[in-house]
Amino acid sequence: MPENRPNDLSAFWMPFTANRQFKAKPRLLVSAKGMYYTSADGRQVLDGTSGLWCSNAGHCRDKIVKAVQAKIAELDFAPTFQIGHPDAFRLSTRLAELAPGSLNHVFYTNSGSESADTALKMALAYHRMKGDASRIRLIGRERAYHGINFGGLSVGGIGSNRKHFGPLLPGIDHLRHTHNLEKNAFTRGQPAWGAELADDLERLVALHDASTIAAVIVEPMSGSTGVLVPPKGYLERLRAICDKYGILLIFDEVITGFGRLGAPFGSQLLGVTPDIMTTAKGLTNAAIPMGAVFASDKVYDAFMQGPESAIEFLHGYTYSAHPVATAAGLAALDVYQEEGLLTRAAELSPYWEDAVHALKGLPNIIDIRNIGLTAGIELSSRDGAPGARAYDVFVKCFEKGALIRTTGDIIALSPPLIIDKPQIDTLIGILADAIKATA
Ligand code: PXG
Repeated sequence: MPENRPNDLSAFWMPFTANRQFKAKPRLLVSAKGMYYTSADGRQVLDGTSGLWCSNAGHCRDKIVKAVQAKIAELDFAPTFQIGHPDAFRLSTRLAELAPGSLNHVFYTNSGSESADTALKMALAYHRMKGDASRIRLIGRERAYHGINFGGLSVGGIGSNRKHFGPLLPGIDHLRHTHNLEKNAFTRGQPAWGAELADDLERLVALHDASTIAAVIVEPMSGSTGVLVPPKGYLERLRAICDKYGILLIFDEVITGFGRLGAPFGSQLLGVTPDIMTTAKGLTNAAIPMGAVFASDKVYDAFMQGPESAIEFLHGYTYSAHPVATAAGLAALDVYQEEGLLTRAAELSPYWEDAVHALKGLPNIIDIRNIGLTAGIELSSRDGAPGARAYDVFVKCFEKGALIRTTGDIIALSPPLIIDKPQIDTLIGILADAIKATA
């Protein structure tokens, strides 16, 4: 087979990529099946990251491929403003059944970033609908990632992502993050220390007054800043403080949704239910871009007031509930449910945990942490070159046949939920060799 390589790499301005470095030595993926990508030079690459935390059932799953092929030939597009199509309602019903508590109402977007901004707007509008128009503040957290649109970026907590883009939204504040190597290094599962960090919210209430605060948004487990597992009791305490002051709690489950932690949603594994929940990624197994924001009965009902002819929430995207995406979503749910994938991470987690923690003692590893089918392996940084060591490990892994993801000097693993034990051993073996070979 001839190599599938483009002649010119210059026109594609790649997202979150060191374009010049990449284009000098590109890595191209040309096909995928199950647990593996195929690279342009014909090698099989074991996927240790589910694409970007999104292909939870593995790649090119027949059922999803066929559903997408059939739908695009049958109904390529249909608007959902003041008109609808059946799959949009079918998918919503199935998602509501899967979701915890009374998160029974689903608003569609096209990405995690749009889901974050939708949730924040929903929270602001909710309070206004209730006559509480002074609640205009949004609270995020340091080291949070809620995508790159202005709302999500504003509540997000990654300085390097924010610094180029001006003052962002007004009326934002941040809780401290929960990552603490001195207290919690090499913890398996949820760390024992750190519940009291939720009391930061009390501090912000004292500062701003609860009557000005609309919502708090957190990832139940922060994925993209390196798998930061919530301390035991932390989310419970955050929930209690939100309830005490009438503040909405939003969970960003873009990564933790659809089985990643061992339950359909992270909130179910962690035992705390938010008022609003954002998702994307695994919703369609990433085959078609789609996001969904889940609203509780309380939130939805607050909007369903006033004249029936009035549009209750002046928000939406051309592609909200795009028919090809809803078809992909329905098929993805079929695959997840038929194969028990939404709870498989819980079954595999003890084996996975042992495998990743066996890396302890290899050069430069300063922490290993895990929950569900995720792991963060933190390396010490080279002097004056943060991120360089993990990047070298990433390149070596790719050359040896495994795709991992790095953020700074943290390696993040999140393989498809179909991974088997020998594949876990292969993934961790390649990673171990790469870490040993990296100075
Ligand atoms: N919220 C969370 C919690 C996310 O992890 C987004 C929102 C934004 O989703 P979109 O679909 O707009 O990208 C994300 C995305 C990484 C990585 O390497 C993580 C994400 C995206 C790309 C890379 O950790 N998370």
